Amino acid sequence: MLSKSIETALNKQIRIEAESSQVYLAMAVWAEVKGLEGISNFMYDQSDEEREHMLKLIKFVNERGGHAHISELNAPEVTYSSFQEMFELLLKHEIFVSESINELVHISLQEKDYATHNFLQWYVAEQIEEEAVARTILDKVNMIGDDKGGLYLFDRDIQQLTVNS
Ligand code: OFO
Repeated sequence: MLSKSIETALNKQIRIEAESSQVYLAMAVWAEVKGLEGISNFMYDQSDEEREHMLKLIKFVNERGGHAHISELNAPEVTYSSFQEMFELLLKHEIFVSESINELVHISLQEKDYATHNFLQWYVAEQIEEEAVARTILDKVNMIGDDKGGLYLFDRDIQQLTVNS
């Protein structure tokens, strides 16, 4: 059985994962409108993954006698000044999510809730991977800068870059 404080903390994370899904959906749409299909598909996939992260938390809360809370969401930014800025936001967002997961891990230890602690290890590993992918992409995008040809090639290759993520 989940304690009230763990249930509240997990519900906060459910909202963060739902908002993450929206953040990447907005990026997918923006890239699609700009005609960069590879980047757009990558972002649609990221958005789906975040929804999976959310669902996994929902199931866990409900299975442990809690009640997953489906709340209203903050609207994400929907336009960006450049692809560089968009990928900077992606990395920044993943760092924010990692901090939130770390805080959850901390609370679960404080409360001696080892089942939740164990469950959260999947998220800890996932965040290491997601931050690494975001950093790799941002490094490449920074190298490309304003080079249109470079961006075109990157759009073609982004799926391969992240195929193991
Ligand atoms: Fe990429 O955030 Fe979920 O865990």
